[in-house]
Amino acid sequence: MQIGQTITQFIIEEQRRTSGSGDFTSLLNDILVACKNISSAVNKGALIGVLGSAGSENVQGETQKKLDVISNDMMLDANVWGGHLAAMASEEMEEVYPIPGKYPRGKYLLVFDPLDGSSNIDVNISVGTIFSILRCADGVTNPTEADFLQPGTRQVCAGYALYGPSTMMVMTTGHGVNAFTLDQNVGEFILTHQGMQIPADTSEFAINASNSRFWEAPVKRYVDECLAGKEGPRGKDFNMRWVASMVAEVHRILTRGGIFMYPRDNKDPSKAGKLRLMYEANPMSFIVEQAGGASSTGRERILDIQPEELHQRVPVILGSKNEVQRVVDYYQK
Ligand code: P6P
Repeated sequence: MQIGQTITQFIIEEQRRTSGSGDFTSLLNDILVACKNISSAVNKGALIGVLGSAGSENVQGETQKKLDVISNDMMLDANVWGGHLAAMASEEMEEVYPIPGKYPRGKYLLVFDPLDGSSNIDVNISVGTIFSILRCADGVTNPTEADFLQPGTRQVCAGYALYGPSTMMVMTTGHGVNAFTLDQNVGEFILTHQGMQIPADTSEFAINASNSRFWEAPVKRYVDECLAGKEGPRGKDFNMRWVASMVAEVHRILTRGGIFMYPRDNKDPSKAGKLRLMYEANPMSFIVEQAGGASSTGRERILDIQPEELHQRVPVILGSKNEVQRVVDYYQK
């Protein structure tokens, strides 16, 4: 009985089409192993004592969950030895992680959020891993932070694993967006959603409404018009969602449309937003654009931003392209 096309078969066939290197296919495989391990740890949760706080803080000053640290270690352990990477960077590590001298170095850079939405982990709500693959500049043998600071348009691949009712891997290499569901019995990701497309229009928005008093006027106007419903300027009712797990929100939008907003707000004027450019906004923007959606700060296309530091934050407005455009238009007025 055919188990369906595995992600490895899909990637190798894509590699043939795009005359890609086996190097990239092997790197992706290492990332998949890490995500399977993280899925297993997340699924066991309290059974293996991995819930709760690690008693430490990450570079963002956020309390780390045990699974934040475990997931980060799993990503490092699965990717450090393969010889495909020159260095890695993570939300959970202040500095860049160069591949140690005992292993060969390769031509790619991997940057990731090992467990996004981890504030949900103790209450058993979906979380995920987000990753972005960049090329390491030729001749750079000892990459520094500066070598990671490439605009999102330079990403070779972006993807996320969603640890939900199913564990899924969603990714793009610039030729559309495809999703694979983990068959836990076989241990393989199977192609289940080919060529995902985000509807251009939507009646569903996602934002943390508790921040509304801090929002900029264009966001306030957009949300107020959604809340006004049929009787308001939009002439239709809207639905609202907020999972507090970007991976879950983006997956819902990929599946049925919607708009996700974590805008700049004046709760902390020193912060340009909450989400991080390199390992949340950029990979998700690549995926969303490849699925026919749009992704903006409100003032500029996220993928065009020239990063200035590894952990920099940006406002994020992404999803159904006509709704994102409406918010961008409000910023321009
Ligand atoms: P808030 C998770 O911590 C995260 O980085 C995203 O996954 C999520 O969309 C957002 O922050 C949730 O933020 O302020 O609603 O807890």
